[in-house]
Amino acid sequence: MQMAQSTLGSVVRINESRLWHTLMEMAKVGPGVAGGNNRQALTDEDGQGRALFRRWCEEAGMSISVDQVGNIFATRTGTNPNARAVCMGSHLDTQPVGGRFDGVLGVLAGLEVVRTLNDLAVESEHPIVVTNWTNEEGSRFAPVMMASGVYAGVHSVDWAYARQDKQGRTFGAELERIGWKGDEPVGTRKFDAYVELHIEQGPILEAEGIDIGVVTGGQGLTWLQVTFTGRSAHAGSTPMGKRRNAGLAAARAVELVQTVAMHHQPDAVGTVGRLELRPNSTNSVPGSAELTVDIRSPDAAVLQDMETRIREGVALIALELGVSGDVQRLQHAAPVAFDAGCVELVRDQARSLGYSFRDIVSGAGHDAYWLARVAPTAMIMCPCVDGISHNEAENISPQWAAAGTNVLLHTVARLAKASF
Ligand code: HGY
Ligand code: MN
Ligand code: MN
Repeated sequence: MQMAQSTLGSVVRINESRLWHTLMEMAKVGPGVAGGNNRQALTDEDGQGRALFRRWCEEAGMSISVDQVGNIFATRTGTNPNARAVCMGSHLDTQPVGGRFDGVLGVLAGLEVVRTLNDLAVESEHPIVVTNWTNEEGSRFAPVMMASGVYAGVHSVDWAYARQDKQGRTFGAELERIGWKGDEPVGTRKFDAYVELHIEQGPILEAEGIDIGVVTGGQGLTWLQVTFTGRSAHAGSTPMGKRRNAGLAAARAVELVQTVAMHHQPDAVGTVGRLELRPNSTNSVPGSAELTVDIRSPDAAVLQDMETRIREGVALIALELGVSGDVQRLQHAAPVAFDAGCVELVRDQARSLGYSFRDIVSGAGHDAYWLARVAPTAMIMCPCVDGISHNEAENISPQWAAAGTNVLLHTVARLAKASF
């Protein structure tokens, strides 16, 4: 990738207040109860957010295409229609108790880059695409990064369509219901490069007073579903020694995940985010318990060891308590390294724009994990307040958002051979 850098380029900046206003307008769609968002994948609120994004992109002169799993591609034409597009994107869906910026910043920063190029009447040789990837969060329909995974060939379209939420509604039916099931065959559109801006969702950049995270890669993740089956019984008349208590097994499994993660410090993390007891009644000994496990590490061997220890630990807990224990793997994404050339380009832009920057490995998963399999990919991170995310209190400053978006603008301008 040869990129010319003109003198104009050194002064071009995005419109910070317009970006912030756009972020705040999107935040009004699917509000939470404490200032954040609840705009879960394929809900009516997700549909409303998509419609708003589409309107903004059309107002910016972009053409819209939607693929079979609802991924939205907004295209700004280039001077060479045969050149492969340069893509920016992330996700508009949120956690059930989510923030206003996780994913959303990356999508709307891409829109702001296009708006800025429009303001300056700057053309680019390559087309530029801004993408909203369907169901990155994976909290309503597991797994995470689902539709970017279909795009990258990790999952099939039919497999995605069959995923169910807790109420038994399928991804395919919900995508159709909200009117966002497109007809573009998934994965047919190829990119020359992909760049994603995302909030760090961790404490490092803010603590070190750094403006820009140059993301060299991301840690691997595995999700497990653990089910204990005992026997529900009367809480009053069943002696302690006669119980087959699935709830007690689940409690020990929560402790097991913590112990396994602490065994692999400083990098590994382990979380039990969901725990359901049945019959979930005060005066009944739980007959069954289902919990989800999220384990992550930048080291593939450590991730595998954690899964092995959890599987062995569940079997021991089940034996000790006279219940059955079952472990199913829900998903796995190996640790990922981003394209060295694109990463260096991000570093160069941060430097030439005068921002402080440092290399960082992503703790959270992102659509870029899967894009890295099919196109040269890089990520840019901005700090977030106290490193808090997946929490309505998630917050960033307009300046942090602008800095990340300026680096995105100049990185994409180089990759797309824009005329500045
Ligand atoms: O789980 C993740 O890392 C992402 O936030 N979906
Ligand atoms: Mn995200
Ligand atoms: Mn997230």
